[in-house]
Amino acid sequence: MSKTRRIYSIVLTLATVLVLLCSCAAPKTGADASSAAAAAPTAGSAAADAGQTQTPPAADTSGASNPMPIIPAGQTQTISMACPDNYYSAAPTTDELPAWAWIKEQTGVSVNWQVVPNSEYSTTIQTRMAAGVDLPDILSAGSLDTTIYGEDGMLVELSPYLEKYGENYAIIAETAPNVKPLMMTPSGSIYHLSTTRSEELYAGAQGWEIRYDWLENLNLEMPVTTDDWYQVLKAFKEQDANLDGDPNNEVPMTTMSNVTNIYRWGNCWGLRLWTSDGFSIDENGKVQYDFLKDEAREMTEYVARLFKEGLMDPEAITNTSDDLTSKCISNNYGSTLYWQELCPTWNITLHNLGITQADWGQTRTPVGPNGYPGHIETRGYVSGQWSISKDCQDVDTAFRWLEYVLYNEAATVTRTIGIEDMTYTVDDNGGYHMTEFVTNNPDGLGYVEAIRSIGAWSPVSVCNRADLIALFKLADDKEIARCEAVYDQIIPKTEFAISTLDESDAITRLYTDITTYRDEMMTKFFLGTESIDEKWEEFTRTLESMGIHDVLAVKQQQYDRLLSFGYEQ
Ligand SMILES: [Ca+2]
Repeated sequence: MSKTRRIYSIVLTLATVLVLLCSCAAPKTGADASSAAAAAPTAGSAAADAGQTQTPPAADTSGASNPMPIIPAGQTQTISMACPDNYYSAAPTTDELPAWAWIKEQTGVSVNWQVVPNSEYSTTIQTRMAAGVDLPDILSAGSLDTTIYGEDGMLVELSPYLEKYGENYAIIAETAPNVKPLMMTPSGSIYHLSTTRSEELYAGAQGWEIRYDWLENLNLEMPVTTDDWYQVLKAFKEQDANLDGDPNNEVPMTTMSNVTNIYRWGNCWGLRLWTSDGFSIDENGKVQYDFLKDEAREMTEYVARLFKEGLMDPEAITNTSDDLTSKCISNNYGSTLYWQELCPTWNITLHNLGITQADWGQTRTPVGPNGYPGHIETRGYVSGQWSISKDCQDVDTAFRWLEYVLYNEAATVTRTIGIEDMTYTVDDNGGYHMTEFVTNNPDGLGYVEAIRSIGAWSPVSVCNRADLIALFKLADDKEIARCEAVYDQIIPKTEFAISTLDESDAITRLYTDITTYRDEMMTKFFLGTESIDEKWEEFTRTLESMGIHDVLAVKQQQYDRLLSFGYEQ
């Protein structure tokens, strides 16, 4: 097996594990990957325009280490960049959209965009990396194990460049010191840059959403505890909560996708079962697996009761995204566990259907029966992985462009909310406001689409500044207040340092089967096809015999290494 083939097969294996860990979209099979290879872009790297003299980095006369422009006026230089295309497909990134035209003006650097639809990107970039020729200068490496590629010489080690040019990064690092530890490989190298991520804090968390109008219809208070929730769901089921005259057509709660959305009930018992996938750190700094805890059994019993008594949609675990939408706009579903951002869309649809009082909205995670105040896990401290390939002919320019685009304040504002006076204005206090182009788009685009139609909030922008995103996601004061009401419950995901190859191998070998078994059994417990009383102990013993403690030992190593890199809890 050639070196690149070997890397490719390792990466596919790792990607599979990562996908299972992250509950991301399933990876393409090898056969799909091969056919995508044939369709992959073949454009050359275009590191520097042919025949053009390389421009040395601008002399630092201002004390700034990455002053703009990188390329002086009157000269041109092009870098190539592979990433997913704009999510708003009517405005492809290759059209030189206004937000990117602005970046070009600031940097003096043109971009040869090598884009494919988001759903194809992961396979395409893995295939291109496996082939190892004509690589783009910069690539979105979110689906790649950059340690493997970096140590094999396919990606540039970025630490010296970060040290030399990291002017904007240094500002970010002051308030977000954990970005760097999370970018460091076991040997302390950096093969990708990531940005901070904070959108969950302000732009609508994932958690408990309820029909506020149903509570009002039945003269009920907002439920606070898990016991309150049980009572409210029971009232939704037994009474005519939607006021259509039929007391039997209400389904109290639903959700979608797979059993992991149901695991959010663990948030009421202090369990980190969702983005942390069951891994938590105890007060002694020891990594724990929360599915082994007594509280996990208590949570499972609670949820099984909801299913048994018809308080939870029997299809809650198997619903697709479309199923969830059609249920939540049917006026027969009273609550869900999902993203807040869908609530306004559901409300608009219901209002248009004549249900003018419909009022889906976010509320707090319930307080658990043990008095635990409830939490919401973030999706992670960092966002994105951006790497520079071995084929880049001018790493200084590519790095400086990337450093500016990812970390500079003005660039971040542009990437996220667009162009001043086109999509936003700035008031005397420096506050940003969306223009009518966004709030009342002439072509009838929604807020997010309008922003994306000019190249902002694109896949390259998914480095998340909650204050900016909230501007176009939360337009209504009532919605803002409901989202703010959960801020104090938001807790960080349990983070680990990037794996060594041995650690990856151990996790692949053991944890894939463990999660499959875990999810199958938890589904059976929830749905009542296995008895919790009879089988819970066997369940936890099986997790142990399958090697969960070996996985924990690996996780402990990764966690300890993260701390040694300066990660602050
Ligand atoms: Ca009814």
